[in-house]
Amino acid sequence: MSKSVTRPNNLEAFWMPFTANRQFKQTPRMMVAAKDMHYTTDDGRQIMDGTAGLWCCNAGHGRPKIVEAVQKQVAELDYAPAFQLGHPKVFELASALTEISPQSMNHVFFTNSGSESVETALKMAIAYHRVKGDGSRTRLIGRERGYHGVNFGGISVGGIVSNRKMFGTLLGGVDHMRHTHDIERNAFTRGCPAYGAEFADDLERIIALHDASTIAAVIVEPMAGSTGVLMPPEGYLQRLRDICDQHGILLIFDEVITGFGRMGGAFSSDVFGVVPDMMTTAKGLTSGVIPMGAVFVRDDIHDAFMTGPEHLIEFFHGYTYSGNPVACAAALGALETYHEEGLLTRASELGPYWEDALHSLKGLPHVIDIRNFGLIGAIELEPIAGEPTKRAFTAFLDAFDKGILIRTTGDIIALSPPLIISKAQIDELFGVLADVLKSLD
Ligand code: PXG
Repeated sequence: MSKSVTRPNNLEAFWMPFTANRQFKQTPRMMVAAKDMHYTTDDGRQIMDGTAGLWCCNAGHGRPKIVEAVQKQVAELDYAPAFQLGHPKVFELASALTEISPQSMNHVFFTNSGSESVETALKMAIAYHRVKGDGSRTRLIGRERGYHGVNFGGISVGGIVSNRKMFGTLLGGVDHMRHTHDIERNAFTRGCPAYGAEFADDLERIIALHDASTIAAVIVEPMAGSTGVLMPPEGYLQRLRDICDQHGILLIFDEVITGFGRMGGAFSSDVFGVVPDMMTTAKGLTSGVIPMGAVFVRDDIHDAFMTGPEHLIEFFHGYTYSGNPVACAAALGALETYHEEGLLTRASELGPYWEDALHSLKGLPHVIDIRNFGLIGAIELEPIAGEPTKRAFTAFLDAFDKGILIRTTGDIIALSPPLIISKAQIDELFGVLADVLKSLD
């Protein structure tokens, strides 16, 4: 098939998200095709995808089951109103998802992104307490360095300063626990760090300050991705769970990155054994192919809303595209691919090989920490004095020139390849990355 336009002649009109627009437009990096583990650029180069797009293409690119499902669906039923009407695939998908969700979570609310999943879960948490007659529980607790998307609720509970500081006073009634990064004690840990379970006790401090009776929910990423890949210290998530239980506070795991196989199980509750009350997801749900998110909800939370006259709407929330048929088809195609190829657990099987390859970079110039879990890796670099982020961004550009796609945040390199990566491709990825790191100033 011929590619239509590979290099547009005007790059001005498009204001790019989370991008150094001027730098990009001087030296564009343009992708025109993708298949399995690789992108093709407009100048015909193959780039190995070390990041699954933006942590989302978990099944790899151009996977036949997903492509066919989308093509068929768009021709058959492109759209059906989402309010007061349904279509078969959305029910089929919700049921299929509850097959892989924790046992107590058999209800799914669809959104279009991780950010919308977060807003949905936060609103559900506050509304849940209210329908239970506990309307004073309205506070939301997040964590420093947390990333929960870019909408107002998400940046309010989030803790990434550059995502918050430009946008005014944000939501009221929000507080933050301390983050869990402790490089002095935990540098070069393989898997979850040994130190830091006690950071969960910071929640007790916040509860003592505000009183539990005012707090609706705590939201955390089980593994904090965007901030630069921080694994939960051993015992930390369980301790959060215990404190929430003790005080009647809902625990929300934001699994937008960690869901759908990234950690070595369908969700992080499968690998950490700690079950939240709600889970927010997106990304890997459709393997990144069509925008879609989903909030998983504990049964009794859902049931608490199902009271009152039956002709009345129970929850005044939803999106035009909640459960869009084409998105549902993509998600069903992705699930089929995950199941057929064992991708939901592949990261745990390949994890030790990945871990060894990643940690072989220890000792290279400027590397001050390496972290990993499942098919996730992070390399923290010493920042250039007075020029934070520059060293990692230089690595990103050089890596792209050398044929691998990595992500950087601050001076941290993050890796999260499609779950189909082979051992030979892991070797290649880290071989090129080692060259990149060796040539850094
Ligand atoms: N929650 C979490 C935990 C996320 O990681 C979102 C919510 C928001 O999802 P949407 O679909 O609204 O973007 C995210 C998104 C990166 C990177 O490189 C991470 C995200 C998005 C883009 C880049 O770390 N996470």
